[in-house]
Amino acid sequence: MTSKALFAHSALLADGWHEGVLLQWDDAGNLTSVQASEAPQGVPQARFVMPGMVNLHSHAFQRALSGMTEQAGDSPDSFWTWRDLMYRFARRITPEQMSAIAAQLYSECLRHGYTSVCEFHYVHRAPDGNLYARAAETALHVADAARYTGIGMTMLPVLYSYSGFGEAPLKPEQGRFRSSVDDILRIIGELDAQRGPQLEVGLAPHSLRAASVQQIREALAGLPVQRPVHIHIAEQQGEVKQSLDFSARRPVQYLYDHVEVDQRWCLVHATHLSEDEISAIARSGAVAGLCPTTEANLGDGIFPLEPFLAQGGVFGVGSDSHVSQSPVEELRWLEYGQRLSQQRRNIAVSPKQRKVGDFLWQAALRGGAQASGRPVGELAPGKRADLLVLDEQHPNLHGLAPADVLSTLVFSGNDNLVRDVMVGGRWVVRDREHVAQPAIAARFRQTLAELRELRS
Ligand code: NGQ
Ligand code: ZN
Repeated sequence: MTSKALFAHSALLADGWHEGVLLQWDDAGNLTSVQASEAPQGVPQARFVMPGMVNLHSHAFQRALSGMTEQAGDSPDSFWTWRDLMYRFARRITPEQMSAIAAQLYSECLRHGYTSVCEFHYVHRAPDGNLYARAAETALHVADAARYTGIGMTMLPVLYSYSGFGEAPLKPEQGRFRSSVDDILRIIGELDAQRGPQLEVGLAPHSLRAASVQQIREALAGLPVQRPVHIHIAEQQGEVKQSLDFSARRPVQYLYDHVEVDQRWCLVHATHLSEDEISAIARSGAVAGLCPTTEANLGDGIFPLEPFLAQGGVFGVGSDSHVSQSPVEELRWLEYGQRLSQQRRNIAVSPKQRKVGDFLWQAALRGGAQASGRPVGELAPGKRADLLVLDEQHPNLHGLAPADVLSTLVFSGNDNLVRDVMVGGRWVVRDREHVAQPAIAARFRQTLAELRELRS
């Protein structure tokens, strides 16, 4: 019997929990066989095994800012005042510091059950405003951190040319983000040399504020086919108003009027939608990239989940600014936001799946995998061997039937129930610790000390 095998007493497959499943994978980290089985001799066993979650939206450097912006200023605080603080933070950070912060973040994401991340990366230039000798310098450093921690990555270099609708010139504090279509295609080309099972490379027009539709079309024309495309959209009422003033269209409507949006696309946030826009997104098959903890933290608003799901809409979750590094918290907040605003219970369900935890985890897996453009999100042959083993010794899981596991995971308490994590056939978290935890933590501490010195 091969050593690249794990026997799960209960495994979460695409159609639900199965008892007695033997998982096997190859040297490249792809699952080769997932089948019903007795426990074979000499093969490691685990009680509860499930696919790792995709984190479909991350700005890794913002991890170092989480918890540091929760103090009221002299004027009313908003998304836009938070953004000023974030810009200040992004001014001096070096590629090495970005990598150290990203490694810490990704190790935390892995420990909490994310096995893939889509990195929406926009700090491209040096502090003096020039491109580095390698245009992809900062992106390559962040991709290094992903490889080092083991997390699977979709790197999305961000096209960022303007400060507002109508090609408004960038502000000085946005100088490190400045990128033309040519710059972005060059960055993508440099990253493509490292493309493989662990790294996919896509494209992210930052928003309709920062990229014109003309540019988006040009960038898409230069992008190799079938790559993921992500964009921030309709996150704040202020953005909807700016879009209406500029184009007499709401942001989503404006995008769909000018660009062909299909299943490759992930519309990040898409919080403020008309009924027509909800239908348009659902019909197009694009993924709604929901980031409930950041959307709550920044005071964005609440996504219209129920009508979106009723029309077959696809969604996934992301940690965005990293006020949380746990998929459990994103999914829980997604449902709680709906309950609080609707004053009802058990909203994220379907006619076939009445259990909220199961519906949320499985739906977010499907949408996250789609947005990542990588073969993940399911324990099935041909997919990556990315899986979580839950802590069967935790009181929450004692003697629990598999049918109750996901509801317990998503809705009961704050202990992390993830014990071991495998990505691409490699154990990267063992007994709740990342295998390189001490080195990652030491480098992160050092980086925070450097950044604090800069601030004082
Ligand atoms: C970002 N963050 O790019 O980091 C944005 C803020 C903007 C979120 N949208 C900047 N959560 O949208 O202009
Ligand atoms: Zn974002």
